[in-house]
Amino acid sequence: MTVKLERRNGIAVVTIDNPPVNALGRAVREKLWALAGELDEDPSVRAVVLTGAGKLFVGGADITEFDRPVEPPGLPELIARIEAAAKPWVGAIRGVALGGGLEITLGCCFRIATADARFALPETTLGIIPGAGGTQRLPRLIGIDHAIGVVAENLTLDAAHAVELGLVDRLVDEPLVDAAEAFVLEALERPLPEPVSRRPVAAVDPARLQEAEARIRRAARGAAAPPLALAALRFGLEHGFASGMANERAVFLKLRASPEAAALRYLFFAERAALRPADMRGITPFAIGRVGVVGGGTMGVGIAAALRNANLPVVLVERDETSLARGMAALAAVFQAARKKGGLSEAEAERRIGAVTGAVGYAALAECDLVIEAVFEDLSVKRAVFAELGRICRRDAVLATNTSYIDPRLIAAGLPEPGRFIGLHFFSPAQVMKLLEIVPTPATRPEVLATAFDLARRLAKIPVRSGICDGFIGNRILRRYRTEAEVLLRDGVSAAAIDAAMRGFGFAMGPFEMQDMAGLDISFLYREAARSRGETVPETPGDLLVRAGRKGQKTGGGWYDYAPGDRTPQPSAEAARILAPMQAPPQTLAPEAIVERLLAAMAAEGQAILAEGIAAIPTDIDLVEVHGYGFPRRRGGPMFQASRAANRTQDGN
Ligand code: T1G
Ligand code: NAD
Repeated sequence: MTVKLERRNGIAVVTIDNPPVNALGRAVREKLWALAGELDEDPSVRAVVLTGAGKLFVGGADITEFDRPVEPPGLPELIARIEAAAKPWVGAIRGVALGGGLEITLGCCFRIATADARFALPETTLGIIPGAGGTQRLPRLIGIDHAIGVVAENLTLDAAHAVELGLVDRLVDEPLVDAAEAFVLEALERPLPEPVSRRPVAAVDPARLQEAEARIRRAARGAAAPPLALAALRFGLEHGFASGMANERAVFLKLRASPEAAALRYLFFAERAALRPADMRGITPFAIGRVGVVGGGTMGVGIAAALRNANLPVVLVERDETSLARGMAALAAVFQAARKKGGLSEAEAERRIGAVTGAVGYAALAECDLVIEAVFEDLSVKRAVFAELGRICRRDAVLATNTSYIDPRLIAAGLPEPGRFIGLHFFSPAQVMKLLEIVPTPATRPEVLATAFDLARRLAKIPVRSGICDGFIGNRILRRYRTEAEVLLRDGVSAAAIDAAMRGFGFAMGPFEMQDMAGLDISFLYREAARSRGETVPETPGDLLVRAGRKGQKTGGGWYDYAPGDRTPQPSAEAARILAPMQAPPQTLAPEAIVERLLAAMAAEGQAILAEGIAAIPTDIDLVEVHGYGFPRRRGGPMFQASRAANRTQDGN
């Protein structure tokens, strides 16, 4: 079933029924095309109501079709056919109308919606632009300023705002089809409105358009689609609807075939697959109602905030009153900051912090369904904590560690019911970063693993299962990336050139700038600890800098110098002097060659991680890099890039 037809009182009700999101795939388009003709010919039909089955209207064009040539009828032609129909069509929307789902409503005479309806053109998040008239009809319906926000800045309009802007003619209550029928019968008593494509559009203020272009280019950070979406809207304003449609379609089809769009589609599907791993199907997760967090430091506060953002009550435990007060204050500050940024009302910020119980000692954890430990990265401290948890927590409570580097099996040793123990590696700031590395031990029960994935879903995180190795997936690849960058540095390539190349590829910061921000001493102490265990760890350029007191921004200098109060990296003669003994004579390497070297190193480490079974599939590695380490989303990830490079080599180009 793709499209249902029901006739009632001279009104044809056309329902798109194409689970899971009523995407406008070829079969749906063919059916709608045929119906548009039939219903126009049917003398018993006075009007048509178009709606979606289930909880939403239409989630867009069918993204799974994008790797193939467009199959007729194309969406623009279908929407033009609806717009030109002799019988008026009324879009009846509940839930989301996204992308082509919004565009098809613009071909209708009217649009009515329930209060939960939301409208957006998220195409630019997929590396494309609206390709079925969105950039051309929307400005004619809601004005240029708001159309720019929807078309090029992924602005979502809720139902009330859509009515205010004239996108929706009337808010209605369920049953939606009854309301639509009543609306139509009333509307038929009046002259029909002009088709949207023929409506005038207000003159554009060039200064506002230029300001929008600058804003959108800045926000795009090198992504092609957002500026091109605005350009397509502008082209239509300057050349008229028909030319605007032709230009929009040409730009859409070009972007649809682009590597960026392929990368973004790849991640779109990978993120959804990550939440529903095949081997978790049929395993019921434990119910998680109340969560304990042990340790109210950097991570504990972030994890508690992420839990509260998902409306989970939290017990935050610290070792003493001073530390607890500090943690609770830091947690309140997180919500106050969100309030100041406009993300939360005062009442909501208070409500979120209000459901956090602070405690010193572990008794308060006795009724928690899940306890997440985030204390010092020290095995003896962690073991002492879990000894207490094993004594106090319910036998069926899930116990998790947030450790970055310690083998979770060592932490869990001696726990009663080790099957309930698991690693949950959050990333800082935990209330923001979407990546959650899930690290089961061989003893971890399947239901506990399923509970971890269910928790990730509730926290709106991207879960990636990792085997146990030094640094799990992400930190292990980070170390390889940094090591390769230092190899280039030793070969005489400057840190500034390396950082600039990686920023040009789309990273917010290059590897050396990032270390200066995070602090060179973190990895230095890690290497020193390995050396003190008798491991052979060669001296690195970073070691020379730390030994000279250059730990990064926090000491006014690391790889770069920093003026007081200024985070802008400046070339450092002092760093050059310190590093000289380790560097070959200066050499220049093209940015593409630098990027290629560093991506190859990441991909090689990813291959090793796959070969060792630490990660199950390459897409998991890309999700780690994109959601945990700032790998530019429009590039897909190191494994995606490597597969494209391999295909290019195969194709000889
Ligand atoms: N096409 C194909 N499959 C889709 C899809 C789509 N548009 N949207 C979702 N799916 C699949 C998804 O992969 C998953 O599959 C299942 O549906 C449930 O998704 C011409 C060209 C609609 C808000 O960008 O934002 O229109 O994993 O887990 O949380 O100009 O899906 O079950 O096998 O996300 O309830 C523009 C993308 C397309 C919207 C529902 N539209 N989708 O969220 O379910 S381009 C979008 C979403 C376009 C026009 C252009 C969300 C949702 P599986 P889910 P959800
Ligand atoms: P932190 O030093 O900021 O906080 C640790 C907190 O634990 C402190 O507030 C301390 O008072 C508290 N604590 C210590 N012993 C305790 C005990 N017995 N009972 C209760 N509280 C106790 O450390 P952090 O950066 O939040 O890291 C915590 C854990 O998270 C570490 O295992 C770390 O490896 C891991 N981690 C850190 C990051 C990061 O970027 N900082 C990222 C991922 C994971």
